[in-house]
Amino acid sequence: MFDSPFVRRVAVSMAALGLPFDHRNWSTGRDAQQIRAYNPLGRVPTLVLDDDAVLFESSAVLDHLDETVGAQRALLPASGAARREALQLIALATGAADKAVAMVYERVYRPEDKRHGPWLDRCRVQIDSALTALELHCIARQGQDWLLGDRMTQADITLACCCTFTADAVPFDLSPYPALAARVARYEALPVFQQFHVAFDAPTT
Ligand SMILES: N[C@@H](CCC(=O)N[C@@H](CS)C(=O)NCC(=O)O)C(=O)O
Repeated sequence: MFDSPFVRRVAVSMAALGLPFDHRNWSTGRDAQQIRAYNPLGRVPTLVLDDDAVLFESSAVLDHLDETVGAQRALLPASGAARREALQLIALATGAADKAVAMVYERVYRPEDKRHGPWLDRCRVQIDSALTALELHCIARQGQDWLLGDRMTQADITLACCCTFTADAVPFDLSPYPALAARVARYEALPVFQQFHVAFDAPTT
């Protein structure tokens, strides 16, 4: 479902690269068995290729997409400092989203009396710390359209998908990170992001 930041970053990337795909709106809760028929982990995103090969783990899927379109159009810079920096920004954003997912699962899959406050606090601190690091990068890039260089890269796509998810699903207030929040809002207004934005589909309390 597009309310997953990992599914969404793949969908936005495919649209940005002009790669059409069919989408099954399967929930990892309700439709876990159907997903496991393709991915033993029962996780999303899971991409089935035209030759029936199956790819899962969003970074592996994105790597395949980049290889498909070739080095000139690939969303991850090919080498050097730009690639290292992109991967670190992506790690911060996906790391924050991982912690947001953990917080959501604490709420969705555990009875209220079994939720562990110190674990939730730890996740919050980790999200705050990752977003603070991303905020510093956004401040350094103020006035520049994109996080790296002069075109949209995977760092931009992943930043928007992960921050929007974290804000909606935890929910987590982005206003203490104004440069980050402004950049995410600007990206989210673009049609390629709007196309795959759906309201978060799980309880938020
Ligand atoms: N590292 C994985 C994370 C994917 C992930 O956490 N997906 C969640 C949905 S947001 C999922 O499938 N959860 C079901 C589960 O882990 O049981 C990736 O990048 O693909």
